[in-house]
Amino acid sequence: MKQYKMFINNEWIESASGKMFDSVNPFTGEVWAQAPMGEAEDIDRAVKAAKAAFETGEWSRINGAGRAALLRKLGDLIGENAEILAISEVVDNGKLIREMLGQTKSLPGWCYYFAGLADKIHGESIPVDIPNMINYTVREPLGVVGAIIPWNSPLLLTLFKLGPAIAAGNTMVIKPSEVTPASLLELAKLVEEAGFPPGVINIVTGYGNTAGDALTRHPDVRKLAFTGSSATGKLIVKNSAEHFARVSLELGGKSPNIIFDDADLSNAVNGVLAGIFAASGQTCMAGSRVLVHESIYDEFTEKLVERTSQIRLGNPLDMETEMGTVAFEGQHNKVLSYIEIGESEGAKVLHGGKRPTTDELKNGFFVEPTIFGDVQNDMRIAQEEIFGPVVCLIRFKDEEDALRIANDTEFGLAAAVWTKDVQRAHRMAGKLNAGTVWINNYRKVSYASPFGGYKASGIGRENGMQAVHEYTQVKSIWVDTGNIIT
Ligand code: TXE
Repeated sequence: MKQYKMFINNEWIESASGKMFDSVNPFTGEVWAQAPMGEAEDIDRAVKAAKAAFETGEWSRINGAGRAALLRKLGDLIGENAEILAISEVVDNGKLIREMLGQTKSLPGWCYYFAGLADKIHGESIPVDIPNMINYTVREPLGVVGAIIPWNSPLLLTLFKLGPAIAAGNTMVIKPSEVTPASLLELAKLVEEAGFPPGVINIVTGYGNTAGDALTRHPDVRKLAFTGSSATGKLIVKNSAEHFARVSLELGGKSPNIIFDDADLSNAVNGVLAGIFAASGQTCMAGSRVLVHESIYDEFTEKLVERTSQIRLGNPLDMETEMGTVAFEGQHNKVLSYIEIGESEGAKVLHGGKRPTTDELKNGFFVEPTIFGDVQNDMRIAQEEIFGPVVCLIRFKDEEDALRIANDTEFGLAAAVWTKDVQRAHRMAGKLNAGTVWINNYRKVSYASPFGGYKASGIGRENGMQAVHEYTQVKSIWVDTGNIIT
């Protein structure tokens, strides 16, 4: 069994209480690692280290080019250690090794992109209407950033925050999910090796209602960056109000994947499969509502069921496996209970719907890839985030009907449109209430393109230059040039 320590002020330490918590491998159902049970005292220690690094430490004297060099070094090390990072995440959350190897190889891109921006964070010169005055702005870092990370994609979702926060000159206290502490502690080893000064990046493991709560309440934390559930997002906003910390929130979704009758059906089926079954449906951007034009509903459904029936479930560490487990027991129960809710609401299970019982799979937190047909958009399975391999098929009549159904949700993270009609594609993109719209593709994300939600899916944007701005504050400077001598 692996025993981890946490990383505060460039030191590897146990929690103040000396307590540890278990991390369970969702494929075997067994404990494979332990991490320190950080609590309020540990958070305070980390925030103090991060504050000292920001205000008076070596970090406070490093310029943009220096920050860029450190980020680039971190990117190189992540690339060199992509396999170790991938495996530690797979064993923690049951995602596929073949997906994670691709993802960890892409992570250096986040470091390099934000390294490239670190020395290009500038203000403006503003022509004010007041005689003899020059006005300009500068963008300054905020200070200590608290990042609270979920279990579905710990490394990627940390890089979404670390890249821009560090490029802009902030320091960080990162709290991984208690479900998946390992991969971020592996990342901390690389932070140390890259040569970041003490206190710049700290990782405190622990539970949400203790360590997480303490981080959101700490008066020296100037910004909270969160990805997770809407319920926790609300708590974070409330706690942040006590000391006016800024927040960026990336919350849930119920994203519509809309298939028109002129779509390339085989591409659309692939997009729907990847949209909902990747990571066993545990992605915020999962295309969990598939809206299909009534004239192709039967043909599309048949193709989708056929392809879904070929998905190979198995050990997530096996390169041949096509769908892994869900991440932990509580999430497993939640997904299975939503399948019962769907059935009781009158939706039809067209494929899956159960926990597999074969010898190979029975100990793991597996759920068969599940397709519900004849779903009405007001059913709970169409309105609430299930966060598992469960897709709802909903018929629509025409463009207007598709838009009405697509936007009839509290969420607004993403949406996709499958059509060959370029005018319709852009009309739809303009009218969908979602932070990301994909046309004839699904799940594309880049460090260069802003990502975030409309409505209850969140506040703020990650990725792109806009993300850097989320980690800076603007100072306006006025200069009196004196009277002009004529
Ligand atoms: O999330 P939590 P949970 C959704 C998904 C899932 C549901 C519940 O629908 O089924 O949320 O998952 C920390 N103060 N998403 O309960 O609790 C926690 O320790 C401060 C969508 O696991 O939000 C972890 O680090 N922090 C999502 C992080 O919040 C607290 C990804 C996320 O856990 C806290 C994950 C508190 N009081 C779940 N309570 C997405 N958008 O991708 C918990 N945390």
